[in-house]
Amino acid sequence: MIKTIQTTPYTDQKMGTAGIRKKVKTVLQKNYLENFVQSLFDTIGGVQGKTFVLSGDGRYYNDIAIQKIIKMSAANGMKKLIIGQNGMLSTPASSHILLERHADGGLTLTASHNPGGENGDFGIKYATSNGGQCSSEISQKIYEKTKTIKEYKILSADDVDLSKLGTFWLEQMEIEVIDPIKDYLLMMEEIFDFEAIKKLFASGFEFVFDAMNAVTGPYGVKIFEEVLGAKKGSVHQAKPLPDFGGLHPDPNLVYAKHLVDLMYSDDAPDMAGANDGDGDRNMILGKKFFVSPSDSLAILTDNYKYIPAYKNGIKGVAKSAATSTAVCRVAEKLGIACYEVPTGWKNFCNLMDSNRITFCGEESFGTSSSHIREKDGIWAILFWLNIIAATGKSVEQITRDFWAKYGRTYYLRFDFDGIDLDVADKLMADLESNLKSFEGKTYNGCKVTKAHPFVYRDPVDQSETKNGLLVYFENGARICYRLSGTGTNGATLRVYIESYDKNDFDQDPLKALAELLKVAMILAEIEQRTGKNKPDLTT
Ligand code: G16
Repeated sequence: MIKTIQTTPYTDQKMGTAGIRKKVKTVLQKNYLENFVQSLFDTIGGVQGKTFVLSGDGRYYNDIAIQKIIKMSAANGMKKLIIGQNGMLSTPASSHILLERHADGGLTLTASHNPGGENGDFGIKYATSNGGQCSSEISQKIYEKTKTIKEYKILSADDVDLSKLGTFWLEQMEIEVIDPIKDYLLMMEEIFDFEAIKKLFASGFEFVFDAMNAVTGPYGVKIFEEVLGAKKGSVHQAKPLPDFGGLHPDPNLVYAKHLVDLMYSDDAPDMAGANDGDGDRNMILGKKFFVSPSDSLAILTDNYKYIPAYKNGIKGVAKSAATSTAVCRVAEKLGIACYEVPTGWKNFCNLMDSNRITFCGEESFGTSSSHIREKDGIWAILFWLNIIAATGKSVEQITRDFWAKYGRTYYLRFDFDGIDLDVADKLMADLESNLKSFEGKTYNGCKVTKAHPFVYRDPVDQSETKNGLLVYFENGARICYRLSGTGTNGATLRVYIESYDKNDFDQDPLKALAELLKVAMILAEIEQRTGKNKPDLTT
């Protein structure tokens, strides 16, 4: 029986980068989830007769939320839901299924790299029929709808058993429970040289994949251990847990410190990779060696010819404005276009749909290609393994060869967390008004050449987006400021800093960027406004 439930609006359901991301406690409020889902359905003209992909990363509250969404979908006339077994699909696998099955949309229940558990975060990412994150315009419309919603529809029915593969019916709605890994694995086999990677592992190459107790654990076991022959036990923290075993599932130098410690110890394997909560982010490490995500994008691009799917040539590349300019130098050498877009994967999608780019990436440990419309953690690790298999070089050697060819871009991101929202907004607004006055002046020995907000005009739909503030210095150094769109605890000010060196590749990035960090703090008056005299997190 379909029930229409009266409800009252919440005012805080503004969508972040591509969906809603909130503290679990917030989402547990009465009708909170239902309000958001019904608002989304209503905003997109209803879901009558539509097919959606629905799944998540297995975090706390996903099991309950998914059953609610199934029943709301049925009550709203959805034709079909495609769901990963036990409600699990990584974000890249979900994007792939969405495209492969020509579905109308996708809901991935995840707060991505944010922590899980009762005191952690919950989220919903909404993807449209192109397989990628919905536009800011749709997000805004959904938000407007959440402010006026009066009722939602839900089916009164028993929970659906998502542990069995196959097709089931809930009243008029078809539910297909699929193997979450099978189709994704087939796609990876088509892209990469699996035979070469098998030989690499057979030769004794030691590898660790850290799934951070999140969704890609079973993908890793299947792909790296069972299919490619990495040693059993190569996949660490392989079982997805609702609270990620207490980990903050963000694969970076801080939150994956256990892996970094292993890789800098004498027992380090030849290579390690890690993924985040929903499997779209990646970190790459060699023996006592870390590859910065910006470098990783540039290195993959420079080595595209080793990968069967790309060996006949690639189109352009794209990076977010906050990402280092390393990949631009590669694009220039290859004679292909390099687009600089605002942060948020959706900004790459038009470029991929219009065949302008093949690879894209972001400093926030996201790299991918046009095989899907999301970033893809396992794809990036397979890419590195394929290069190693083809060249016989180590992670460090591949990176050093790259620096020798193009110079090294020293790059770090400094985060100032938990800032009062108004203070953060004012800091950015005032900084923007002051930008022009910095030009031509020298701060701590660093001369500003130009400073302006980053404004992007999408070459396909001509839409204009403003995202972040850029300050350029002599000798190719740069500072970018922006506020995070994915935090759930006040505002996070992100300060991205890079400098470029053609000859000296062995500096400690923290030292290489120390003066610029001081300048960044002076220009934005960070200490005066936030009380913080140093960043909370450096990655
Ligand atoms: C999301 C988007 C990414 C974007 C990131 C930005 O990542 O998918 O494209 O780079 O947010 O995060 P912030 O605004 O905090 O810097 P994810 O992995 O959370 O989906």
